[in-house]
Amino acid sequence: MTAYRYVRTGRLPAQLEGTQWVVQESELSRFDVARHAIAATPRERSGGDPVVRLVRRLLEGDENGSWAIAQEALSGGATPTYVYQELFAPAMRIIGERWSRGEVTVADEHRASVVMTRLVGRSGPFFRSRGTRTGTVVVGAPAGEMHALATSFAADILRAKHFDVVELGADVPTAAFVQCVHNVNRLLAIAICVVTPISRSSAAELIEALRISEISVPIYLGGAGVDAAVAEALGADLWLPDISVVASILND
Ligand code: B12
Repeated sequence: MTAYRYVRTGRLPAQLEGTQWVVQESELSRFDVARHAIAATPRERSGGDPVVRLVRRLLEGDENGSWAIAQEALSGGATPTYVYQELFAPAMRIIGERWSRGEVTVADEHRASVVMTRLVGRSGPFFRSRGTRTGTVVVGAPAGEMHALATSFAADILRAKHFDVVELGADVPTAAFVQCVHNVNRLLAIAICVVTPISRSSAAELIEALRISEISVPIYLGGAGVDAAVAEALGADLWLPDISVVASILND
């Protein structure tokens, strides 16, 4: 599971062959060096779990302190994708749990989300990839789904994997989403983010509207508000646990 997580988060480059991930020996030695660099950085330099420290900084509205924690991880060898998936997303999930237990206020959570939005803005350049573009993926959330950070995370992770991305963000009206998709060049796939179960019905409406408009590319559904069975019931082609898997499938 640990090795799979390294592959999934992009820290350890691997190719999907059938149902198996294959890692080149040279990548493994490179990874070993980077892993030691990470182990030696955040904890030893600043003390404590970086996710816990980030939660504290976010709740204090401390953008620069939060960014310093991300930079420590990056300079220690973590990939930007790793920073999103193993640092930023877990920190936001902890804040959500603390909010649902009544330990932090709605204002605290909003303040933390604003800082996180700014960190995502600062992180953008790290996800720029060179070389030939494979095609375009449209990433967005259906009408009523207000969790914009999930779409930003997903979009950047795909950019790092050499895709052009049309990032529509949260709460996209169905008709506007469909119209946009039809104007995209070299469209490869559509990735719909559903973070709360509340927006499942509008996701189903969106998928149906895309099908009626004769969109032929795969429609993937992901995010914490859906699982494989729900995604199938909502009409998606495939539910995926992780946006990195979208890249692997499309590159295959
Ligand atoms: C910040 C936040 C908000 C902010 C969002 C601000 C913003 N700019 O995004 C605001 C204030 C708008 C908000 C509103 C609400 N929220 Co809120 N929110 C959160 C919080 C704390 C963080 C969300 C986040 O950014 N997570 C980080 C993301 C990036 O992680 P992720 O979702 O796991 O995404 C990853 C993967 O899922 C994947 N992925 C995402 N999309 C896709 C798509 C595809 C195709 C694939 C393959 C993969 C994929 O990639 C991502 C990166 O790894 C979460 C806590 C949590 N557990 O996440 C609660 C949380 C999601 N919210 C919750 C709730 C209840 C609400 C409200 C209903 C509150 C209310 N009463 O109004 C509203 C709903 C609004 C709506 N209609 O959507 C609950 C949902 C519980 C549930 N299961 O129903 C949570 C879990 C909090 C909790 N613990 O109770 N929220």
